[in-house]
Amino acid sequence: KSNIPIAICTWDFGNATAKAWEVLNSGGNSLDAVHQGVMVEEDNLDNQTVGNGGRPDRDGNVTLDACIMDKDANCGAVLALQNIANPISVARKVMEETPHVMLVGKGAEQFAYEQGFERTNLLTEKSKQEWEEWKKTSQYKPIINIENHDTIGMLAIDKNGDIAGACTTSGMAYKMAGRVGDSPIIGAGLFVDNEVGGATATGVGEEVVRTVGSFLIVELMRQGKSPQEACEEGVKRIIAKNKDKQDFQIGFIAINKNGETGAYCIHPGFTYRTYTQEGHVNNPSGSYLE
Ligand code: SD4
Repeated sequence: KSNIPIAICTWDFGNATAKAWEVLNSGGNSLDAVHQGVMVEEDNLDNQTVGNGGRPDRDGNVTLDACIMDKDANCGAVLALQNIANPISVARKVMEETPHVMLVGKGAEQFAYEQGFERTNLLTEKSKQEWEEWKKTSQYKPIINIENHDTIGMLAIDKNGDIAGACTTSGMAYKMAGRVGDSPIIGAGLFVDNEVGGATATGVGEEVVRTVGSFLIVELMRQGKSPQEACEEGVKRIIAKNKDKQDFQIGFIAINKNGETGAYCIHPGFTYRTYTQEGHVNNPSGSYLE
């Protein structure tokens, strides 16, 4: 079990995994590690796909999606949440303080205020200007690895061997108002089963939802596949449903109970971060279309 504790996340977010590691290394649990880890990117104004500073929908509203899941299969999610800078913290409150799993839109925002969160304007000048530029053509055609890069999904195992996960995003840039992707959907954007492992996704959420990607990967690991094999099968399932169309990106990462990791994507360009006792590494992911 030399790989434990461990934190991994989608894309190259060294500060986020370092934060998660700080929590794990000081004896903290995996739930706090993933929560605090992904918050680093929610607060990062330069990350235009997560939290504060995220790109807006086509009407200019920044709407955030996030979910969190713990070792006991407790989970919480917020969907299309506006004006709140840390949706993952609201998702955790949904998990811990309500009888529900998901709160959406105005209801989620109202709940956040009741829990003491502050109203924040999430649309930065940079994201606003880019949106105004986008409106000149209004072409909704996400660019692979660029426009919708940088959703953070994180998985961690603490010193007790317990697994937790979190996922947070502002979703696809210039989406329709009310659109929700995979990221806040338990089973699609994130899934954890403390007996088996965890998985999380990034990329075009519609494709992850219709294959229930993260749940699929965890179930494949339950049946004996390694995290790497399970991620590859998850991507192949999506490819099989899109034989004529592969001009979109999906990336999965997974971890099993022993702290072994895997990742796979459709197009080259996806990487994931690992943080263990050995230090931190940005790992290139293999891809289907290499
Ligand atoms: C979504 N999966 O809303 C997210 C987008 C994403 O990096 O992963 N961006 O569909």
